[in-house]
Amino acid sequence: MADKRYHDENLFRRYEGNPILTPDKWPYPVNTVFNPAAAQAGAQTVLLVRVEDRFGVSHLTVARSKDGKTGWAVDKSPTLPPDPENYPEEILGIEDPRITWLPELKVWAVTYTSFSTDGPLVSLATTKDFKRFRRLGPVLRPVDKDAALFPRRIGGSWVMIHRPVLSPSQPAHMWMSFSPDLKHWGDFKIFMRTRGGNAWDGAKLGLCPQPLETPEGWLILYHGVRETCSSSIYRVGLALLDLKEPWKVKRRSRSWVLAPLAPYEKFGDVGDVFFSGGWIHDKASDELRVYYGGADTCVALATAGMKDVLSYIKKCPAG
Ligand code: BMA
Repeated sequence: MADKRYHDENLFRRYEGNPILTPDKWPYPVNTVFNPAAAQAGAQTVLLVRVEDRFGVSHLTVARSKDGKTGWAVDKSPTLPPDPENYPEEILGIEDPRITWLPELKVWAVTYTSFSTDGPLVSLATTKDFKRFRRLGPVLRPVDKDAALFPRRIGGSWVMIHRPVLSPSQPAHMWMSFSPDLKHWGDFKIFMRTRGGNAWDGAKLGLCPQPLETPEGWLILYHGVRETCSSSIYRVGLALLDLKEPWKVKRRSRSWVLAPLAPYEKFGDVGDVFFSGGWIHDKASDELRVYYGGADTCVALATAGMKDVLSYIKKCPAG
């Protein structure tokens, strides 16, 4: 059942049980729980949730559910805490993960933001079970974040989408980079730019979850930021990338598809933030489940039929 009070263009529906995870019900004391990555691991939906402690440092903790909506079992202590002794770039915390299954290596790749004293950067770890993680360390230098891998090599290379900030006065576009071994990245290219001015994605862009392969192309969800005199509004839109040359944007939604409207998206530690890092396409029911952080405080869920999402994006203008 959908919560009909808040909707954007009727494409996505907010889950009636939102928010699904909140700091007050966490098994240990925390400030906020938000911006999860998501994976379907066998019969379980796994969320890797960003948890901010009561000092202000974030770590990642796993929540598991059979139906991806109810009965969440949360690890009793941090699943992946920062490890600044061995990885000094994690000193100020680790944040905003994304998860991609890599069939070639039979591992889940977890990209996340390490908050170093010199700004945020992209780190990579792998896991087979969401209990033990193998860190590959930092893969892109500061200032960079919002990274996720494509699930397979394209043209012989691993491919990653990410969002560097080259200078605070410049708009922040989305880039794509390539690697022979997941550790060394290059051939950087900008593939999707901010739209400037008062556009909803005028000031900054960033990938949401990992790209999803569909017969029409790689489907991506991305957040756009509009700066106003009182806040930064985080909304999300869709784009479709070419399957063989993913740096070619075939379609891009002119408007957002989800924006902060519900109270748990408008009010919290950082208001007016709809920020997603995880989605799952349930092929049996065709349901696309988008997990997201509301106002940097809670975890919520929105769903759509994949068929409807693809027919929507195919009608959008060329990117
Ligand atoms: C971004 C990221 C997100 C956060 C958002 C809104 O820069 O740091 O983690 O949700 O800002 O505060």
